Amino acid sequence: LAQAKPLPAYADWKKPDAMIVHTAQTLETTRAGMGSPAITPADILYVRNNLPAPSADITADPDAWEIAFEGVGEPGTMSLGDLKTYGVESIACVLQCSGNGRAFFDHETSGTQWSVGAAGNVFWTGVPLRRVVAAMGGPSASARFLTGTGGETLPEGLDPTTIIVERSVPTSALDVALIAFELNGEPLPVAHGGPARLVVPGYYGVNNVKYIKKIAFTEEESPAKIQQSGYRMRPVGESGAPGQPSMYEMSVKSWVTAPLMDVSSGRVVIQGVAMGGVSAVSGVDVSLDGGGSWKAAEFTGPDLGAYAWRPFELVTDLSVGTHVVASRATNAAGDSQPENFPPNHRGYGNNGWKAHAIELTVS
Ligand code: MSS
Repeated sequence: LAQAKPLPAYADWKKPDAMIVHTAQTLETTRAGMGSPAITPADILYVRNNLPAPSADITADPDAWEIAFEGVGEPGTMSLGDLKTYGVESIACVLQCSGNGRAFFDHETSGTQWSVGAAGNVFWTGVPLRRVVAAMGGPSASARFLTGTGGETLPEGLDPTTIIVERSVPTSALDVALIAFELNGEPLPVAHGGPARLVVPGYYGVNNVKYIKKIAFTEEESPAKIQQSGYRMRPVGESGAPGQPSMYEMSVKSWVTAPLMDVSSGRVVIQGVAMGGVSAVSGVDVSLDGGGSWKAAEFTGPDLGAYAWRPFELVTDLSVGTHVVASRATNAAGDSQPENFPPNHRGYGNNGWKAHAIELTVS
């Protein structure tokens, strides 16, 4: 039996039983360990670092952390302590990697083979970016993008644009973006971007730049590889390039998290989580016969806003045999999960209900 990899030091406070250590930079929550909580505890939240995580020292004095602002009326640098004087808000939202569900595609894909566990629903507390930017005279008139730069120290001798984590999102994200410094009410740990990270509710994980050290309003997208050719939706076999859709807004999605193991016949409670993407999740249907017929499930957790997920449940009776259990969510915009999400080169954005179904053996 292969020995499970140990948790990396910067994330050694995670619950080992609930985590799959793909690499030191990619930790996934197991489907069983995830369960269907309204809020995902930090100690089971997935981790994705494109670069090695910085040393935990950077979180020693959070209020002293400095963020530079460019492309605004009055550019300048502010400490997190100063930023907090503009006011603080909290929001619950799904954090999900662009590649979550990659393992379920039939075609071969490079990159971490995430199943459902590169996602969580968490509470962020932070400074609304719009307030800070308004105080600085607003974004420059020509700005089309809000560009966030990660604070990792880059190895010397390499062209920084090839490795730096710098992401541009449309300036419309300013309405909802937060400079977050707390995760579920605790100071943001380095594993999740402490002392401060950009949070863009409704947008895929990659846009939520950790160790945020610069926020710029720019006319063009960042020249960084992670922006120009990385995280682009494209057909299998095609290289990434600007012009292809960037992994921005998340889509409607759900998955069953219990039961996953063999159960006895009779009453069974099917549970899972459902998210709406950028429009609130409005309903979930569950199928016990692989999509032949569907029954409406019930939300069992609170409505924490449009960007949050909701736990759902269907109480049913199952007979002896094998049952293919699927869930299919719908959002307020009227979008539902497709049966299959189209194959794409990097295996991004999978929300197909069929691939996320589970097989339950009832005896
Ligand atoms: N940031 C930075 N700075 N760095 C890195 O690496 N990554 C990304 C984000 N941000 C990074 C950042 C990704 S890619 C993701 S998912 C996220 O983050 C995650 O988070 P967490 O906290 O979980 O770790 Mo895919 O789309």
